[in-house]
Amino acid sequence: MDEKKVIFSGAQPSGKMTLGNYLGAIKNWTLLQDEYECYYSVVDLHAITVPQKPEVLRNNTIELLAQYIACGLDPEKNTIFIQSHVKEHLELMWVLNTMTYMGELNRMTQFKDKAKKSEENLNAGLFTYPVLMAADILLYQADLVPVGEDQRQHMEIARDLANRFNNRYSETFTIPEGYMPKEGARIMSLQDPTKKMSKSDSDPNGYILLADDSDAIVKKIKKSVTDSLGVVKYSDEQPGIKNLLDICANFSGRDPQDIAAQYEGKGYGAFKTDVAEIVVEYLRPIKEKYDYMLANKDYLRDIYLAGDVKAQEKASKTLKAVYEKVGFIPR
Ligand code: AQP
Repeated sequence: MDEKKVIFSGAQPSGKMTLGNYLGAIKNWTLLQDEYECYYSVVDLHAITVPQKPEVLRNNTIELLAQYIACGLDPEKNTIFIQSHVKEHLELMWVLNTMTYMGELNRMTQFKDKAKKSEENLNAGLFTYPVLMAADILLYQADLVPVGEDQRQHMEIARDLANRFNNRYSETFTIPEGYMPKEGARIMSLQDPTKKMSKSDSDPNGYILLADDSDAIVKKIKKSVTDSLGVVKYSDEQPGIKNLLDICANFSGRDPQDIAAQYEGKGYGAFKTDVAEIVVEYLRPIKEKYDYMLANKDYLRDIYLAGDVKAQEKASKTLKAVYEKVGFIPR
C-alpha cells in the first residue's frame, strides 16, 4: 500500500476562530483528512509574538482545539496537538534561524503589518515568526500545507529553508507546497474590506466568529461596509460586496457571478439578509458541537495528550536526523 502524503497546518490561539480562518484553512483541513496523514496544531508559541494574558491564552487554546473538532476534524484520523508540548519545534527553529537571512525576513509583509500595530512590542519573535512556521512544517516532512493567502510568503521561506538545508547537508526535508482554496483564500474585514479579517482586530464588527450567536452574525453582516453603487456585482471596485459574495459562494458551492446575477434590480438589504441566513445556517451545527465540546474538557484533554505523543514521535525522528547532519554529537 502506498504511504499517505503528509499535511501540517495550525492556527494561533490569539483570539477565537473567525470565518476567515475557517474558510481560508480549517474547512480544507476537514476535506483533506481522509486522504492524508494529517498533523494539526494549536500554535500557541506563535500566539505570544503579540502580548497575551496568560488566563486568556489558556482559554483560547482549549477553545480553538474545541473548534477544530466542532468544524469536523476527527481526532481518530488526525494528530491534533498543542505546539508548545512538542519542544522539537523550538529546537529545529534554532537550527533554521542560523540559516535564515535578515533580508528575507525583512521582506515579510505580515511582519511589516504587525510591526505597525505593535510599535511598543516590536519583539524578535515577531520578526522570526516565519522561521518557527518553517520548523513546524518541516518537522513533519509535510507535503502539503493548507493555509490562507496571507501565508503565501511564509510558505516560500519554508520551501527555501528546506532546499537550503538539503543542499548544504544532503536530502533531509520534504519540500512543502501551500494549498489555498479558490474562494475564501482571503476573507476581508466586514468594516474595512481592503484589509483581511483577523481575530485580533480591535473592532469586533470587523469579524464573524464561529462562536458568535445568530443575532450577532446577522447584525455584523447588516452593518458591513459596502459602497454607494447599489448594484450587487462581483467586482474589485466593490470590495465589500465582493467579500460577501465570496463568503456566500464558499458556503453554497455556487459561482459568485451567478449569485450576483440573482440580485439584479434588488438592493443591498435583500442581499445582506440572504448572506446572513446562509452563514447562520451553515455555522449552526458547528456552534452546537462547539458548545458540547466545551462542556467536555476531559475529552479535549485526552485528544491533545494523545496527539502530543504522536506528533513528538514524528518530530523527534526529523530532529535527530537534522542534529546528526549539522554535526552535533549524539547523547
Ligand atoms: N481573513 C482570512 N481569510 C482567509 N484565511 C485566513 N487565515 C487567517 N485569516 C484569514 C488563515 O487562517 C489560518 C490560521 O491563521 P492563524 O491563526 O495562524 O494566523 P493569522 O493568519 O495571523 O490569522 P488572524 O485571524 O489574522 O490572527 P491574528 O489576528 O492573531 O493575526 C491560516 O492558514 C491563515 O492563512
